[in-house]
Amino acid sequence: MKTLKILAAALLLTAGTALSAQEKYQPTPENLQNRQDFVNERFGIFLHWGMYSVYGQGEWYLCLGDLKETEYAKAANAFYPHDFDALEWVRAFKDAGAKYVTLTSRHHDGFSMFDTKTSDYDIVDGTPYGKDVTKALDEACQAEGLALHLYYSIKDWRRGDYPLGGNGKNTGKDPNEADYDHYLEFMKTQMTELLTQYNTRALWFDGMWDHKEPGFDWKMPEFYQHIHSVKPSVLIGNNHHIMPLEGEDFQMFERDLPGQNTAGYSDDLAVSDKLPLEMCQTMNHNWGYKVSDLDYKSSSTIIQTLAKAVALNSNLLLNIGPRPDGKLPEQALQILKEIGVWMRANGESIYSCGPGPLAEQAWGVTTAPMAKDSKVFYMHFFSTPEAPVELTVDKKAKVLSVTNVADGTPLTFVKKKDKLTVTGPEVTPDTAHTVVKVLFK
Ligand code: FHN
Repeated sequence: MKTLKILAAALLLTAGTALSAQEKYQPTPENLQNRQDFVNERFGIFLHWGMYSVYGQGEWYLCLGDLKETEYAKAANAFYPHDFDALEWVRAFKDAGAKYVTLTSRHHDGFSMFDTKTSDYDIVDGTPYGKDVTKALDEACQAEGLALHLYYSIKDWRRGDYPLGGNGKNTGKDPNEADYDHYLEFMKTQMTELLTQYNTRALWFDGMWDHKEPGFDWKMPEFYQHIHSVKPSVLIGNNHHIMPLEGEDFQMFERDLPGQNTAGYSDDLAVSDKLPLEMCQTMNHNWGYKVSDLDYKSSSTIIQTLAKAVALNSNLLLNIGPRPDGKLPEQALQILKEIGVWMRANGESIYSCGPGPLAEQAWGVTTAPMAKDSKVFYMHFFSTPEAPVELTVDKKAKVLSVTNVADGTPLTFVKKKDKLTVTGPEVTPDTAHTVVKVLFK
């Protein structure tokens, strides 16, 4: 199994490096600036929203419910998110401290959440709602200063020209209609739409893992070249669960911190030391709205994940599955509020920060500003340390203060030569964690 996976990854990588044989990808200065802004922001909101929300069974319902795509598609006529208020959503994200939003513009069910000329199977032409939610979200993001990223599935359970892959074999597609070149042209047209109709800063691809068989060629160099020729500054990321391909601008990790593989998507996945990193995680157990899934993580767990991500040089993309009526689930809104309280007090330990002086400890993690001349680092205490924490620092450095970031309370410390010993705070379990700031002269 593992050998097969490695073989498949090697094949995909070969497809990716084909570009370097002809022309190596050179990001433009605007693209590099977008990468830097993205890294500094550290926290984004992922939205899995599509017509699948009507069924309330998660975004895989067409496949897992064993439905025929023609029957499934009829729910588009019932998709009427009358309570959708883009500004209200974006303000809730902004209040939580998020700096960008990643919306599923099209998931594996092939339904476009934007105005596309390629078919009527979209929010504008295929639903009684008839309005472009991507446009509304884009405008709200512009108004509130958040960046817009768009998720896009390159696999499709519905279109005949997309060759049947690892799943979605029972949706009623005729395998004889498969024509990948035709499908690729369709995707390129949609890319041009996504890049010219909206202020898209990044594209977040998914589904490439659907075809791992030898000989299948996704033609990603051609696809990426098209995208960067339309908008060179746009960031490309691909959730293919393998190492980044030529032409990609950031690396992503699904449901795991970079370098870990608890969820099983990051087998053999090394962490890039060149590209920005982003991990994505759900608030409950599902990406798309699932009516029965009320098992949400606590805000303190999510905030810890954010701190752990930053300590590993990564962003956190936190998912919400909006409801079909256009509302965000109240549990999600409550979590956003709680994250916002913590971020307002402790955000300086997250934004523009990266790994601190110590790797993860039993009590927590450390972060530090990425700016070279920084005189600060942060200790994130998830629990009360069993003993004073000892760190190795510059023996000539003078420590000015060690304080609780949220309320300024000083903590006891001793600095002797190159050893700094900090007596950690008392941390109440299951509450948002305490951040301690160490300030040097
Ligand atoms: O199949 C999708 C899934 O529905 C969801 O979009 C996640 C998000 O990372 N990605 C795929 C699974 O790898």
